[in-house]
Amino acid sequence: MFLRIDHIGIACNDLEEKIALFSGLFDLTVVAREVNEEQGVKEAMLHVADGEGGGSYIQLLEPLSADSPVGKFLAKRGEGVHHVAFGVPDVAGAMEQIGAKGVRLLDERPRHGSMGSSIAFLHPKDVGGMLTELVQTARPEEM
Ligand code: V0V
Ligand code: CO
Repeated sequence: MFLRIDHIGIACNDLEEKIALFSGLFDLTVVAREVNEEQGVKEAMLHVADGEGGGSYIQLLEPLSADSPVGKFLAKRGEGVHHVAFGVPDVAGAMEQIGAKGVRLLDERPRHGSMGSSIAFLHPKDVGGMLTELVQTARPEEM
């Protein structure tokens, strides 16, 4: 079902500060920066390695508002790992397959994700407490 871990999402109060921390500690390079209004985040992707069907990344997330998913998470739990994202060949197919097992889908249909990807989230309470994202990487002509 999964090709690789696409990214680990980290909730941050200050994006620039955490970019400096992660790139300094681990020699990672920022390959994309984006504001995603629908998800309520300002984010940066730091490339870790290449895997099957695409890269793997650390995704640093700063909330656009206190009542966004990442804003609420920061207030409740503080900075740290927010979600794990798996690369899939077909996000709609994976949603259907996993939804059929009784896992609550947080999205009715795929949404726009970073670097032109299509994404969908699974409820953390149905995945052992781990907020889980499915990612279908953009084809080059869609980026
Ligand atoms: C909340 N909970 C979590 C969690 N967030 N558990 C693990 N990891 C997280 N990140 C727990 C929370 O402690 C509660 O448990 C329970 O789930 C319900 O949480 P809540 O605070 O009552 O509810 P909300 O309103 O904060 O909603 C939580 C969910 C929401 C997960 C439903 O954050 C959501 O829809 N997330 C999906 C979208 C998202 O996260 N977007 C930002 C990343 P207790 O306390 O009742 O036991 S955007 C992104 O990754 C992009 C763009 C990309 O990759 O391209
Ligand atoms: Co993500």
